[in-house]
Amino acid sequence: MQNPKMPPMTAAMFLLAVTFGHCHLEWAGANDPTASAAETNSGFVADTPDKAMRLWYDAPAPDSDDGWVNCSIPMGNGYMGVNVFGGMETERIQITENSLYDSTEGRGLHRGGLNNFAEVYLDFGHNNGLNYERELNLNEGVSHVKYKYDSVTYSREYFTSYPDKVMVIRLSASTAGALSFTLRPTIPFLGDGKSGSVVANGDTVTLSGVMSYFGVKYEGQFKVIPEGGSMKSANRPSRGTITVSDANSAVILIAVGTNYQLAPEIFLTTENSEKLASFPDPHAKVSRYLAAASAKSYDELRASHQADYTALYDRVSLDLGAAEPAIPTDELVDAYPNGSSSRYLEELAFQFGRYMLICSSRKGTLPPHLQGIWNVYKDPPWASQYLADTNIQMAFAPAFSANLPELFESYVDYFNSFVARQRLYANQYIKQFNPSQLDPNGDNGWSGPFWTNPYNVPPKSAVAGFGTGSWLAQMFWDYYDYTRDESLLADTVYPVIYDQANFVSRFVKDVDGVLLAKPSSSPEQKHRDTVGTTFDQQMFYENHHNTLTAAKILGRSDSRLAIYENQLPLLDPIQVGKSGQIKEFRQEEYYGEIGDPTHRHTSMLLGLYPGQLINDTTPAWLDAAKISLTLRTRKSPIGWSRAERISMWARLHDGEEAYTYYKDLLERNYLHNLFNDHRGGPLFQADANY
Ligand code: FUC
Repeated sequence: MQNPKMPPMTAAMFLLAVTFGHCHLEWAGANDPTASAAETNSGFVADTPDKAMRLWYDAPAPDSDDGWVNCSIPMGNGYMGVNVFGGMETERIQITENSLYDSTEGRGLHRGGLNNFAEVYLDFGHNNGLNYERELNLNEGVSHVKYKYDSVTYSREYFTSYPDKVMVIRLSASTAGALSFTLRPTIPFLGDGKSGSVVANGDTVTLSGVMSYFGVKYEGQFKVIPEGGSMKSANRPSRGTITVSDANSAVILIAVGTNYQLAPEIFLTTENSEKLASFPDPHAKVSRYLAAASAKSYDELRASHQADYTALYDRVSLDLGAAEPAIPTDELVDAYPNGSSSRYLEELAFQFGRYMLICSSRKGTLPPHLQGIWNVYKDPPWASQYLADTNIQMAFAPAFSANLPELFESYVDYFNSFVARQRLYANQYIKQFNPSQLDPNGDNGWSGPFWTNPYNVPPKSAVAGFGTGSWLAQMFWDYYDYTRDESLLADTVYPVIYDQANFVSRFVKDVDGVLLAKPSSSPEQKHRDTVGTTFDQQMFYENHHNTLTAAKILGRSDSRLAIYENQLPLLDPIQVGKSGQIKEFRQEEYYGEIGDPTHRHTSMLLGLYPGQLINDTTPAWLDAAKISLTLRTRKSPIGWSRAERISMWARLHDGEEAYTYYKDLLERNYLHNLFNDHRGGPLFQADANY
């Protein structure tokens, strides 16, 4: 409930929050140009807020797809995403592993791709317990279920540990010997190229099989460690279970894996079923994870998780002055449009976005996709891929502005694998579109994809222009800019932005004295294959500019840098039209003449956010950006689109508008578990959360 003594949040407060990532904001240095690399990397101010930031409910999530998307509690450690339902009669734990992939050859919204890894059930048979509560505690990265059944209080604690690579569940009962249950892991969507079995042996159930399209071998191991009572395993054909009877408590450890390994060969091998052929079966790896975790006590596992998680989570606290509400989170979300309990939800949604990135983006694992690391389906929306015309860039927003820079490393490693394919495409596109600029030795940089997935990067489509590459490169620049770590700039960032500039420098064509993208598109607008869209030109400009700045910092000079320098003033990134707007299309005179004037993408303003081209030193462009953003209207119902405009309005110093879009997002797109709904359905996309 809202504290009645608090004044309503002012627009200025909100502006502060979104512009600088903190309102009552505690974090050290990363965006301070005078801070040294050592300060920015190790000087984080740990400010553990005393307020509990938690999602909580007084009923389990319904056991259905709808229950999954609206009400289940998401957890994750990069190795797996987990959705916990919290049932009393039967607990359901759904597990996602981001490399368990099927063909994406279908068309439309649902076309295969990421597959549901496991549905795990714990049968308790506790019908209609009392005093039920489940929660996700963001301060600790731990989830709980508690209820009373037959005069016994049953409690469960769940966490997913990055350092130990396992999910850990502890089940306890207030009365000795009162805990009995059956663990029943299952493999969803068998058939249609997916085979597998579930076998119990002693204290462990092993779930394993093959998904044939990419030759993915997968395995999950579930180990039960009861305290007191008895335990027995059973095997009906392909259905291993473990039953614990009359225990005092029990710990369940879960490790999962596949034979997927990030490597350029994955993207260079054209035969899909051959991509993983040289990698070992996951059995040894998963067994190792489980053996290492079982050598530790529950308390040790909990402590290492806690240390890892809070080192990230505690770096930023956002205090808008809200008190912890007395109503469950689903009621809080439902009440938000009526203006009650709002402040706490606003704080919670901010931290929940950071929490989701911590769960879904860890070095050594695949980066977060459209649904982060959470997927219950056989055909998830847009195959749970990495869309490069806004969604993947949005995923890493909190890595930079909310002080989690090392979480970008998952993408760095992924990028450095798929870029091998993009270099080949770059040769092909320069040959096709500007052959006089082709480097005969194949040194044409790398070109931007439209989308990627863990196995393939298809040829680029005209749905978005080649600016997608420079936009990806901008994340690398931000990685440096928010850390100011020069060795990171030299080793990780510079090669990426320099080679992107190389491609762009060969791709652009002289059109009436300026250098333009040809062909060019503004993301997702129907007007395609045009020339010099503001999207492409701005992104190209930003990357050339960032590359030249980086070269100066690192003391580099060479003949290609000289070319970038000569080209920069000719990239003509911004044109102001007759409505006073920043044009989206070069041929447009008045706003909205070409393309959808209320389109969800606001691609002509990317130089305002996340770019820096339109800023306080360019007041005329700032004014024009404001006109464009106003004319775009609030009509787009899309979650990520609202989220993007929060930041754009913040960069325009307009807290009222920024707050309006934040409210729109929470009111219309946030589900009971705070997952963002792309647009009706509900259709979960993690981008707006991030
Ligand atoms: C882009 C967006 C859509 C959606 C899709 C996954 O195409 O335009 O709104 O987010 O990605």
